Amino acid sequence: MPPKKTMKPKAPSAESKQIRGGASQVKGNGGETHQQANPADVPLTTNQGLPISDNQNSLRAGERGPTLLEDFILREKITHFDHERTPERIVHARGAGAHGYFQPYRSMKAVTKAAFLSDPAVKTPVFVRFSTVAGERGSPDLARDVRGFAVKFYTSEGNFDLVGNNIPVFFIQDALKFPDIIHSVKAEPDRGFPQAASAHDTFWDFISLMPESMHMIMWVMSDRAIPRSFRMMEGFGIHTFRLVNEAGKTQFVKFHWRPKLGNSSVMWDEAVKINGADADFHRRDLWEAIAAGDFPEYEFGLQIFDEAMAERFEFDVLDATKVIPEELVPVQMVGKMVLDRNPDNFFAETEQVAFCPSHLVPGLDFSEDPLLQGRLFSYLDTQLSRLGGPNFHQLPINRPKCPFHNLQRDGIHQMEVPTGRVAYEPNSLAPDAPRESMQRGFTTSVRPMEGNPVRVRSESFSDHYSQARLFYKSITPPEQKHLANALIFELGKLETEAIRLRMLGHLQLIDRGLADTVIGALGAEGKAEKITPAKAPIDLKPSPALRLYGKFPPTLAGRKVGVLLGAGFNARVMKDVVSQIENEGAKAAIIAGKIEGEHDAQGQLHPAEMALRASPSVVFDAVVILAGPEGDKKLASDPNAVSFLMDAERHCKAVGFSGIPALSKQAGLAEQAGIVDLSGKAGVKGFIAAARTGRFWEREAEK
Ligand code: HDE
Repeated sequence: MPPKKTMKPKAPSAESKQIRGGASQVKGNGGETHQQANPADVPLTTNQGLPISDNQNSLRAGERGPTLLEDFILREKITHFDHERTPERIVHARGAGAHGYFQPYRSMKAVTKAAFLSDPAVKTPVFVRFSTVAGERGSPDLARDVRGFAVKFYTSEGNFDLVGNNIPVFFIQDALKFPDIIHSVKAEPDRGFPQAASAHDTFWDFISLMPESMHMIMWVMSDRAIPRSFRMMEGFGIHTFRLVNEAGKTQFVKFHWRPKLGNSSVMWDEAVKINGADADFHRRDLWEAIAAGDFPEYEFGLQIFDEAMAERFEFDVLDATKVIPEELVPVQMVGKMVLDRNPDNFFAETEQVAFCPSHLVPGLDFSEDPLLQGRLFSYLDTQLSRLGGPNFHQLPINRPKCPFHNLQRDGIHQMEVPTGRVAYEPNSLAPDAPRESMQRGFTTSVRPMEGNPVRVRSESFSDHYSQARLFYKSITPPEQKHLANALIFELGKLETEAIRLRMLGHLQLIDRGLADTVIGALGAEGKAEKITPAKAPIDLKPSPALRLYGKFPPTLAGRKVGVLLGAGFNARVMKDVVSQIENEGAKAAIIAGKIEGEHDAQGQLHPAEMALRASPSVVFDAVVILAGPEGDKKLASDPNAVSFLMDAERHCKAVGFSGIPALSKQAGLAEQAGIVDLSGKAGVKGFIAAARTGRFWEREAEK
């Protein structure tokens, strides 16, 4: 096409002019100029180090002509961009990471020779990645899902990866079923939805045909699957592992993480709303806490038992669908992990970190759990395609922090330049080359093996309902209610009735009361499929340690209280409430109709951190609302303020208020537990006590 000679070229093409040691002046495409500070006079370069003179315009044949292939700067930049994403993890795609350290309380040498557990003076660096399982990388944080809790310990004897979850059991017993369970929960392959959700036919179809998943189903339908924060959830290694001491004595072990801030979860209605208000709620929460110096801490616990004891349990310790109740084997707290540094770069660290359960250190060993055995293969394999080759251990986040040397060479993305002629062993040409070491090396524990190669599920794995029942019987009434509601929601969304009825049959085997509640709500009386269990369930002694609520002492530490201000509020009360919240180790977020802030009764403006429209009460653990008569009237006519209060009430949170009769009336606020008039007898102290309690379940609507 000939150039339109008659038309004046559009806005002059932008040009950037370096002003040495100061700033560069950039002309925008509209002709406007911007100053860019560049005090260190750092030139922008290509990946080959060539300084770039113009980062605004590609090389073109004339001002309005086509772009030239010759523009190697454009091609390099676009090519790099095109390859910026690595394939996302097939499971646990969405995550958040943090650096920190682990420190044992005392030496555990009597039971394990693991160096990182031997000396209370030694801090072992760690990198942790929390994640959801089912959703894609861009899915919302508050999906009903298991949370990954993976810890990489950079020990002095190599990396130990404890790749666990926030739920102590798993869906399946054998690794061969993993692709099936994951395919069933992921978006259905023909339509590509739903995203990050288990409430669909394929998931429940598979589950209803897989009775071994019933115990896990109880957990994922419970509030454990919608945690309030990564900082407020437990972690579990799930499988039975082995501890090995210097003398070669082995014992079984299960690993636990206990958050210092205690357990907290949100309600389903909150989860749904948080996903809309802040899809990064968990990731932001972790990041902000660490940035503020409020470092998350977890205690590390071991449940240690020997083979003789394992024989006496009613279930098989190699079966990952079973817990060992803490009432049978107490959890000993042996150390703490502190997360004290945010990643510098999300991609380089959180995305590229490669966990492998096969990364083990001397003093630990695997068990024959068939799920764990499959994982020993899977993770290394997945890193090859996700990180593009066998040298992923050279990436900074994956490199051991102790020296490592071997004779492996080459491979795609090799980042080392190994020297010398010798890349084999044994050799006599390189006396300094690394050699095997009987003394320091990893040795597999002594465990006799025999038997024919068979494809069978051990008889000792066949009780699928007793621990599901144990879980349901052990949790608190509000947890039971939420669990039933979750089942009603999930099964209510199914399109295929036969799947729903099959699941109801399983529920009848778990607990009659639970089954009746769900059946009643779904209107499926008399329709549940009759399921004959492989092994009839038995009643086990309830285990209060399985509870989410009441397991940890009440605390407001680490929580966030939203303080909503209406015009004419009492500044003295506001300051008092904020300082008492902060004394608890919690954060007060000031909210006002306008982000600029709100005026107190004296007419003084107090700045706000958040605008009401952008901060519904679901993102807080407790709320306070303060206003004068004029502000109260305004708030009462603002639907955002009304739903702020209504939701806080509905979600059973502590509410502190002063001067809001009109808003309270509009929101239908009644005198109830946890609703505290700050100018009344209980005052600010009463509110703080209520906020520490957390939720007032007695207020939960009977539905
Ligand atoms: Fe995983 N799992 N998994 N898993 N898993 C992965 O590895 C797999 C299982 C867990 O933050 C993948 O690097 C198989 C149990 C976490 O990077 C993959 C089986 C538990 C993470 C994989 C299981 C977990 C993963 C995908 C059955 C709790 C995230 C990307 C035998 C104890 C780690 C990757 C991170 C990630 C396979 C079962 C936890 C595909 C085959 C049980 C926390 O390798």
